[in-house]
Amino acid sequence: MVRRVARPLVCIPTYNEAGNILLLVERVHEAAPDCDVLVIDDASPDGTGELVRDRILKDARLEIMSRPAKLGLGTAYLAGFAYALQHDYGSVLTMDSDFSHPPDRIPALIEAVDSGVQLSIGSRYVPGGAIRGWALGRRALSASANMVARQLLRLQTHDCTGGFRCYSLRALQFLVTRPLRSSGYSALIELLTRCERAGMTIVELPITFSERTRGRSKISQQEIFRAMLTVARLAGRRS
Ligand SMILES: Nc1nc2c(ncn2[C@@H]2O[C@H](COP(=O)(O)OP(=O)(O)O)[C@@H](O)[C@H]2O)c(=O)[nH]1
Ligand SMILES: [Mg+2]
Repeated sequence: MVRRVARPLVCIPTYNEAGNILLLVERVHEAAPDCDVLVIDDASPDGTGELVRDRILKDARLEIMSRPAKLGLGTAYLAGFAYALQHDYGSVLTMDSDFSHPPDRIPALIEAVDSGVQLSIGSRYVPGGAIRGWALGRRALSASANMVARQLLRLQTHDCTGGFRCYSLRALQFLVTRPLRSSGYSALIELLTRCERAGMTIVELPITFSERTRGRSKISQQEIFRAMLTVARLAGRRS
């Protein structure tokens, strides 16, 4: 991979995303040609990692971090942050690999950080934001998780559970100083809570979130339960 100082790094965690990942990398490069992409793959049994490794031979803007087992979304993000700092990137944009997060919104999220915001968030829950393809049950689950997190943790952000974000260098340097309590999806709430409590400037930009059309969601009852525990734990702490 060609390393460019202070460029953004797009970090995409994957677990069994063979049907999505190469197409997504293409779309990301189209939307943001200046960005390198790091795929953080947890030994996906469907061969996602092999597909990416083959593509790297032809794509200098693509890299992979291959982890030995399914270690969770939270540790994948932190590993991506550490990689970005080690390789002198200026910011990190995180997104899911299932096309739920529209690549054409990447430039706006990066521009917000370039203009001095410490964290920008692609948000479903601000005016102009929307969700496509979710059944009522999933909508209700997400809306109530956000409402509870906002109330209990006194968060200002409306979309606390989305993973389409751009972290500034300052946010990255701050977040890697301490391991996360949560290894899975609830890491998104923990990362946000830490940024808000540190007084960082945060902006939410509207996005249309679309349910995946290929592959399956990895969210489980256990993840939902863990997220509830994370919120309770964070509510009992000050920092
Ligand atoms: N590296 C890694 N990626 C994961 C893990 N769990 C989920 N992902 C990825 O995280 C993103 C969000 O997961 P997804 O299943 O779409 O969750 P949902 O959108 O909440 O249903 C996708 O890109 C997944 O492939 C994990 O344990 N490790
Ligand atoms: Mg998804």
